[in-house]
Amino acid sequence: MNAGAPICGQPGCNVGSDGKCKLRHDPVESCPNYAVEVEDAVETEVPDEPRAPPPVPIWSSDKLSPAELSALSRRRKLRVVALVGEEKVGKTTLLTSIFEMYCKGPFAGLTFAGSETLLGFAKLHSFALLSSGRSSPTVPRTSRRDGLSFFHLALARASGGTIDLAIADRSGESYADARASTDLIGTLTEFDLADRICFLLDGARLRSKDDRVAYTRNFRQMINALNDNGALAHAKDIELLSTKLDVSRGGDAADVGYGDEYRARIVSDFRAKGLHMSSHEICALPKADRTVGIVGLDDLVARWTSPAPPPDVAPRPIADAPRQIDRMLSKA
Ligand SMILES: Nc1nc2c(ncn2[C@@H]2O[C@H](COP(=O)(O)OP(=O)(O)O)[C@@H](O)[C@H]2O)c(=O)[nH]1
Ligand SMILES: [Mg+2]
Repeated sequence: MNAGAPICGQPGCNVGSDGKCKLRHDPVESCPNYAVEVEDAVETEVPDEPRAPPPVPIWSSDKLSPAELSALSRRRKLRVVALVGEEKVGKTTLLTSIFEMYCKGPFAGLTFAGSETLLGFAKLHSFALLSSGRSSPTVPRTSRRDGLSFFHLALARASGGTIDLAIADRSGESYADARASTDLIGTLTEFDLADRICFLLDGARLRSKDDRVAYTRNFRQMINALNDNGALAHAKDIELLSTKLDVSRGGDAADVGYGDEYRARIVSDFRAKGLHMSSHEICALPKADRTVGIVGLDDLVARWTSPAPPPDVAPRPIADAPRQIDRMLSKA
């Protein structure tokens, strides 16, 4: 009902406000003019304002939060890769370089087929461009406050089929905190999601004689802490990715030998503990020596996108099996 409409048709009657009929009818309802206008008012429909359509949610295309990744994983079959390493090891540069390769064309036998995080990639990439005004390519700093986020890359094979990669990015400080305080390991949810975990080892720090002993001890401690607390149990593959090859291979033979020996020891020690670990060297941004070029990224993408091996359906041997056929299988 229109609140301002008179409830009496008699001009000058204030029955609506003072309750008294101007023609002195008592009760007021007995007045023939009473409520006439009210009914008219009800019948008079005030046309609605044209309603604005409800807002349409649009995909921001920035980095994905874990909840957004979970929503995407219900639409696409994702392969999740976690990049783990302390600050400044080169995690963000690696991501930017991979994206940059696909900006130029097909790479590692695959073609760019889309991304749900184009804006996120573009933000990283803008820092590396000449138009950014920076004297050398760089990337924005990942802060502890950013928490966990993911970049998405859909890559198409020439033979058909698309592979969806989701690459986890988190600040290096959070991994350093978790090494120091293992209670925090449970909060690093990327380890529950990742099929592949890449531990990034700073090749430049392996060259520094003052720094490398403490650095390599902390690096091993981080993998140990994660392994001992079950964080590496879910991943099928673990990579030791030594970054900044342009720096690490540029030193004298003793420094290069130190790095080679350290990587070999880490791989053999953790394989002995049951981890499926391999070691690789990369150069994502040859700042120190441009003649080195980009190294190892094509193999890295090929590993990350390699077809999953068929599931192992061979029967498991049974110890002390009562049936002869099962005993024969266990011998095999
Ligand atoms: N010389 C050289 N520098 C690199 C390479 N990759 C990264 N960097 C530099 O290492 C620094 C830290 O890299 P960033 O990606 O921000 O590390 P994050 O903190 O692990 O994300 C930056 O100044 C990069 O330019 C590389 O392959 N060679
Ligand atoms: Mg970073």
